[in-house]
Amino acid sequence: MKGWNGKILRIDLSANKVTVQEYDEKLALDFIGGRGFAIKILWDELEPGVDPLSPKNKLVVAAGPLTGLPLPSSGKLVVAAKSPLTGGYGDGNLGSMAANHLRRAGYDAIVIDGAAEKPVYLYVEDEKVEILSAEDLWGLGTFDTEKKLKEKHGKNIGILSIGQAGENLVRYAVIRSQEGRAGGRPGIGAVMGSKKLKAIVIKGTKEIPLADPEELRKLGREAYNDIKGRPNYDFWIRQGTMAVHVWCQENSVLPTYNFREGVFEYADKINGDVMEKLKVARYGCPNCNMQCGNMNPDTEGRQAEMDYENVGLLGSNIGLADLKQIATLIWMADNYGIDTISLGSVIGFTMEASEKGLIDEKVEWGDFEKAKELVEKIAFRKGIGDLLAEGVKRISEKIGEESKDWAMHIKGLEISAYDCHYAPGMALSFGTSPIGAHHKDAWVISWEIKVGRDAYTKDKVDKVIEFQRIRGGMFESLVTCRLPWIELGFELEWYAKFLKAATGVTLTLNDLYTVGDRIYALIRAFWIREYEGKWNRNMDTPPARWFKEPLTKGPFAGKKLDFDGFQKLLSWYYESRGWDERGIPHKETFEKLGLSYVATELEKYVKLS
Ligand code: PTT
Ligand code: SF4
Repeated sequence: MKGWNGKILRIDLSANKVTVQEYDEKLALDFIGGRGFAIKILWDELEPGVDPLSPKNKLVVAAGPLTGLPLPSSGKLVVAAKSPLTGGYGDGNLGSMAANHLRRAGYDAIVIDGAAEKPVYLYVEDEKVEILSAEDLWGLGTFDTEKKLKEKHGKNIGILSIGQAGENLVRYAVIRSQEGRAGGRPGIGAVMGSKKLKAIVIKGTKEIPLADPEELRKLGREAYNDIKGRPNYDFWIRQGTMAVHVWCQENSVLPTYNFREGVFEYADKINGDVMEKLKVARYGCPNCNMQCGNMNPDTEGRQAEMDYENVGLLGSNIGLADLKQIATLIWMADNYGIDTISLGSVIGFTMEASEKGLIDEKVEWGDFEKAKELVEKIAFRKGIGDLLAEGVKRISEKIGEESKDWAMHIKGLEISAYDCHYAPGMALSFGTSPIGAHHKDAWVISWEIKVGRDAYTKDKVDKVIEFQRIRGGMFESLVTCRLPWIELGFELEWYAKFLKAATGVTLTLNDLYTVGDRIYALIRAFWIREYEGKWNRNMDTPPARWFKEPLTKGPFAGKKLDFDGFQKLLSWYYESRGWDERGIPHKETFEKLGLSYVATELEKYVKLS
């Protein structure tokens, strides 16, 4: 095999055992890498119904055939496991030197099973693999953890680590890397913590085997130049994902006061232009020439990364109108290793619960000091933090049925930063995202606003599926960053050429989309199996707030989602994917995708149509 290393590193922390698995070409061709490898491994190997925080869950760290090559924005990897937040499939994508080092160490993935008795970290240097004591690191934040590991192993390493939130099993703890990146929203950091695994350190020194190295380098040079010449390049470099903030306010999709509204009265104090003025540095993932990490000072003079999602959820969604204060909350989330999106949603939900008298704690909208206190309590599960560390769905179940309508999650994952009162296509995207309400698979909102927001038409379903194939299928399995394409219009055809030069295998974009469909069907099967067949379309339906409570402010006051219209979109979606009215793939769909063995297993839990 060329392009792929053909090896998966297997670690059993309970048995203190390391093995190397050589996998065959069929796995590579059917699932490509990244998310594809992750779901195949989790489906095949996890005991159904396993407790996500038990040693029997597996943590998968997976790169793809383009990861780490001299190609634009290729320093990314996927982290995945059964999610302790949702009980279904969970993953995240993060930019990290660990991605490049993993591939250069000669592996395409690491699978970690079992749990250590005492805190450990994994050290991988090509063939040398050691499970080392992390007793001196346990209890540290992610910034100090990285610092200490670099002091010990030198700067030329890749690190994935968790902070105190992962150690304390906060259900939305993330994995962090390179002092800037965070990934694994559905609690993949907590899975790492449950294994007493503080960090993974990788140093790779080998060449990645390539089918046509000269062609690949040539394509890489052309591609980097092409990206730099794109019309939107300069603005992107200045504002990155924060560029969308002004647009979200104008279009009334900025999450505000726990997704009650889509406009924030103080939005102009915390938008991309304000961020740009405060910006002190730019940061990015490896191999990227369009680096989008905007570093801003916080209230303590530290630097925090201001991505749109972070500012959307920890700003307007909790009524906070000061960018430095928002930066402080982001810095704390990064240090403790907590997902900023779920965190902002949990705090917003708590503020609303306090306003409505459903909890004793007094937490006012926009109260920065109280928000700081909550972040710390969540990370250490102190006092009310123990409940808040469980995520919005569980908190709502605990405090009472009347909070269910405004518990802003789908499948247990808190919603990322786009209000959907008046965006049915985006609501469908959130509803059908394979990890719960995340925008990564189908960010259709900008297209939807151009074509018309009132329509509940089939073209919206087609767009969601098209994006899911490209973003959730292709990019998550080749494992490179999707932003050159979606933000700068870098053509998708490049990726088929990259893949050919790297692996020698000719796969058209359509072939890659079929792989995406296979991954989607398998992820759906995983959810249904983990829910013991108790599955229905409510799992794909957004919270009642968007259907029942119209916007009261801004240009679209009075707008709300139409329930029947949404259900029509969902039915079309199922039909196009070859799934039945419950959202369960037909037997024939599994067979067409080469997943007959999945259908056979799934029939133990649910009758397939
Ligand atoms: C991603 C999610 C996002 S999506 C953001 S901001 W974004 C939040 N960032 C967090 C953070 O920071 N700190 C923290 N403690 N928690 C955070 N949670 C949130 O996590 C991310 C970039 C971004 S920035 C986006 S959109 C793109 N996402 C990609 C993707 O999913 N796949 C892909 N092939 N390419 C992508 N490119 C872009 O990468 P999750 P990262 Mg992240 C400080 O991980 O779980 O997927 O959640 O990965 O390396 O930080 O890069 O406006
Ligand atoms: Fe990372 Fe941003 Fe570059 Fe993508 S565009 S690789 S997220 S720095």
